[in-house]
Amino acid sequence: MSVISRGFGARRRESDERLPPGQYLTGDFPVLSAGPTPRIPTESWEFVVVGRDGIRHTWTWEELHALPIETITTDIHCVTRWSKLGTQWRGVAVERLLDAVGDDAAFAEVFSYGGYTTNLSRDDLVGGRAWIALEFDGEPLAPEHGGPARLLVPHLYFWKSAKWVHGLNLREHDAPGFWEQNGYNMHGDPWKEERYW
Ligand SMILES: Nc1nc2c(c(=O)[nH]1)N[C@H]1C(S)=C(S)[C@@H](COP(=O)(O)O)O[C@H]1N2
Ligand SMILES: [Mo]
Repeated sequence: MSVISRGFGARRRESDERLPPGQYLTGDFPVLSAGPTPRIPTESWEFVVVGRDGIRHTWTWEELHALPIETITTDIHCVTRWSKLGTQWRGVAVERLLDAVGDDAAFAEVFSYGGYTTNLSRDDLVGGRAWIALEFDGEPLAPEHGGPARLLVPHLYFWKSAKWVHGLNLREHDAPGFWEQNGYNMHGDPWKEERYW
């Protein structure tokens, strides 16, 4: 009995430490979408990075899969206060695409199929902190969770992880995206509770 309760307590403490302030744990995976789920066949899907010079760099589904695909195990935190621990993804590091483009712009506007946008700084997109996720839990990413591909930026609130991601517009200056124009924080660090303005 005491062994079991000690083990339980330790696990509880560990998950408490991984839970940012004001968040609660959930076991399931809620779907949060501001509009309908777009269906993008992988044959016509592309990822686009538009440099500050206006030049478009594109990757087809096949070209993206020719890049190294990393396995990511991470906690995720939604601004509506649910957090999910130890989620498993596979994806391509955004940094690889930025390196290929060779534009070190300080900011990016992320845009999605369907019209969603969000803003991120270059610092939040590099250093092993942002991916184009292609799989969740060993399966191709489901359409309602952003399939065929979504952004995964787990160190920020999950609204920054744009579903149905289409590309990045590289920018000199930061500018608010969809939720940021509607009162969400420009940065969104869950450990600092950067929820709203
Ligand atoms: N394109 C797009 N991406 C989006 C959203 C959205 O409405 N549209 N919602 C964001 C929000 S607020 C959250 S919490 C997560 C939810 O991802 P999920 O539905 O896979 O849980 O997606 C983010 N990415
Ligand atoms: Mo969210």
